Amino acid sequence: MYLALGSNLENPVKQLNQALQALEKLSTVPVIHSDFYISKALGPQSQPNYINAVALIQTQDEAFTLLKKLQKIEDNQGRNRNVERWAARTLDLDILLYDQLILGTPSLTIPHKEMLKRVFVLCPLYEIAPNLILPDQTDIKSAIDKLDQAGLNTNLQRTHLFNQAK
Ligand code: ROI
Repeated sequence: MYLALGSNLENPVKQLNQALQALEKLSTVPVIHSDFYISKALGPQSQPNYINAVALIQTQDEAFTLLKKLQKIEDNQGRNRNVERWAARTLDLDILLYDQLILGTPSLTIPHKEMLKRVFVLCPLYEIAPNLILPDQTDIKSAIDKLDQAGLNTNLQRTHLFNQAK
């Protein structure tokens, strides 16, 4: 399963490293993750820049069980849920893909609804899975090319932050 990690509060690099350690415990195989990428906030611009990454984990848990465990990790890292939807956060963990599963429910949509529009998701995903085919048969490379053409692929700083806070 591919997961997106994001943080823009309280030392985001540390938050992502801590989240990766928690994911390591949850995964049945060693976690593979992308570099860390920095980007401007999508949505309200009056919040700090984000650090984003993508991780590949393996689990026997079904999607909703996995979602609950991810929410628990977010909570452990001080995620405040009593704020508006696009607010700054200490940690965001989203399920991007769960094998070839397609799921649309009010609490969980897989593949992640917004992933094809988000450079800060597609670039790290491409880094660890350059040959990935999404459940709708789109391949990751053409998804990125589409973003490029739409002029959306501009505000991702290609600085890779190599786990500085370890
Ligand atoms: N913007 C960026 N750059 N990265 C994120 O992870 C992110 N997450 C969000 C919103 C507020 C939409 N903006 C973001 O939830």
